[in-house]
Amino acid sequence: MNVDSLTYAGNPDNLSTVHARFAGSRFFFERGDICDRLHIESIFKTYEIDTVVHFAAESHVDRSILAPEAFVRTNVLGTFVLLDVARCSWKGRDDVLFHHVSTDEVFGSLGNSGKFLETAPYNPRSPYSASKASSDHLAKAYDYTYGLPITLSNCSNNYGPYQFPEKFIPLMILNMLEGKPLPVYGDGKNIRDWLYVGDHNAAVWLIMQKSKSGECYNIGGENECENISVLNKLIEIVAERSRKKVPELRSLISYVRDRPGHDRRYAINCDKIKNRLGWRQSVSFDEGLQATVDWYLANPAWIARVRSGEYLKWIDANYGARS
Ligand code: TDX
Repeated sequence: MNVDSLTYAGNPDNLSTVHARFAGSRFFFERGDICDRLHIESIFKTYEIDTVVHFAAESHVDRSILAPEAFVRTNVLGTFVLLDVARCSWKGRDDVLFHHVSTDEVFGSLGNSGKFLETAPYNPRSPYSASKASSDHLAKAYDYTYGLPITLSNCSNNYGPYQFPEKFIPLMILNMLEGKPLPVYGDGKNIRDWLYVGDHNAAVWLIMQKSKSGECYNIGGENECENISVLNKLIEIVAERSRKKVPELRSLISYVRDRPGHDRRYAINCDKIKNRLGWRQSVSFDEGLQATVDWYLANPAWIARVRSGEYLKWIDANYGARS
């Protein structure tokens, strides 16, 4: 049962193969807002929900700086509604699970060394990470206070196919293909740890199947890289796979004003999920980047619909305009 409010980054095209194979038998979709308690209650009842995997969030840091309210609404209030409907529907059952998906950004920014453990103190620094930190605290509080069976994961930067082109990697790939400037914030030396989306999903699935409730896990790619180095790798791959030349692509790099409060470095220690649950990353950073560039090159129709905003009109026509 997939509930999605289909805002600007939600795109039914991303699920068309699942839809074609399983709709009505093993897959159901409803457009719904997690802040809409009555709707969420009716979904719990109709589909006899016993497991929630809560991926729903406003997730883009730059947007949270420009317009924080939606982040507090969806990430804080929406998480509260989901948790509370689960609590009221499940009434103390222990054969149920609420998995909350979160981010390494709740732990703040690192200097040149060290990595965050699951026990690191929370120190969120953007409206986005503050809203995710609040949602983590709510999930933990529902476990401590009401005994709601929860698990929680904090992941590093995801990348891979289908990612909305506001995030660094798809934005850079698409801008290269379109010959547009490649905006690098500040000195380009901020460091992120890149996690392939398939590896993230496999980790969440493993937690849901194997973990005791009440546990938190870090999920990381162990691919720390400066933004400018990621961009240079992408330039090499795009040049290799298209008619564009490396110097031509490099000339598009444009250093721009830094993001306010730009966290310098994120890195997480993910030994716990490796040691306790046997999870491992399955693709190297180079393989993952190549697969990602290949996916965008192979899907011009997806890109055109996303870039034109055409899919948003289609969503409203098929699922009704948002209230
Ligand atoms: O145009 C850009 N230029 C640039 O230099 C963009 C969009 C980003 N950047 C930099 C900022 C970051 O240092 O690249 C890095 C990655 O930026 P984002 O893709 O915006 O990701 P980040 O801010 O690190 O947050 C992401 O990872 C953690 C996700 O957006 C979050 O949802 C997730 O929790």
